[in-house]
Amino acid sequence: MIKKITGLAATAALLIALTGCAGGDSGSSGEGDDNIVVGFSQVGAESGWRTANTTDIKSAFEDAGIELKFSDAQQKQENQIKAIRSFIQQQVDVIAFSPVVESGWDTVLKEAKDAGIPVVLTDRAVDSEDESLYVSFLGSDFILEGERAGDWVNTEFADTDQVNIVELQGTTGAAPANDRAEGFRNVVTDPKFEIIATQTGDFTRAGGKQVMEAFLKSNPDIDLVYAHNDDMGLGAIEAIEAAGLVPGQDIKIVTVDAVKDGMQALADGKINFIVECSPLLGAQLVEIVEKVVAGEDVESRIVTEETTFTQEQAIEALPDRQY
Ligand code: GYE
Repeated sequence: MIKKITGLAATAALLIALTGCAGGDSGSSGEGDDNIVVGFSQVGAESGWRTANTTDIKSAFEDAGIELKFSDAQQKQENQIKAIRSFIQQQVDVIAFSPVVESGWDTVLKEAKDAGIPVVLTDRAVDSEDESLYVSFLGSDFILEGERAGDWVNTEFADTDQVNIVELQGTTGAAPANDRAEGFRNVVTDPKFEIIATQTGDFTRAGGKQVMEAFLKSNPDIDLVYAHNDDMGLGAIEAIEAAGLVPGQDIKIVTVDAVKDGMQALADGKINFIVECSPLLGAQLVEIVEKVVAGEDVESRIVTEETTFTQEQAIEALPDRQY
């Protein structure tokens, strides 16, 4: 654990940050990365995206020789607040977390600040007005993702008169749910598009299936599903097939994430378009942590680079897809 950074340690950390060659066996060189302790509070294990994100973060910290105290909040804010308080008590060097919802963090973030422990947000944002409560936010632009989904819808249905859309929202109050809903509505503005039903499926496959079953019962004429992640889209596919309809044809589907199972469904023609959201945040998070510990400035907002996938692009990308 590093309480005070000595000049030597800062130089070592800086060198590590510059060369990226920190290793778990660098202990013999004095105060290296081995002494850094990071507390990380993860949202849960609700989706393929989340599993890939957890694996990537754990292996990036292991590769860098940084001790990671990992805590799974099972999609509950109270668990995350407890984990953060416990990290403060253990006097970790840096706290990183992916906030399950946007609101309600100010108190615990102030506690971390008062204890002198820097906080890094990964993946999801908080709505705190006081931006001094965290040093950096690393993650996607979820509004842009919603807009990309909407852009595809505009093109795909350019020649259709009336389009009935149902929306499977992410976890209520989560940044990606709020922003993907907003981005989509920013661009899908033609009155011929109607969002006839919208409900949360909590970013899970089971949630997506259950909500889609209810949508299908009360709406005989659905043209498009907009699912805020692949897993809910995959759940919707099951519900659509169980209702005797063909996903991707009778009802088109656009999702966000581009995890392997989603990409496979896209390659199979059951999903029609996927907007990528990268879960591979580990290496960048390590870099931020090393800089913060070394007392260097970090960018307050680091946006992940992402793309989109058509069926042809999914077929091409699948063999090399890491997650
Ligand atoms: O899209 C979804 C996961 O916060 C970006 O959370 C993440 C989202 C991701 O459950 O699959």
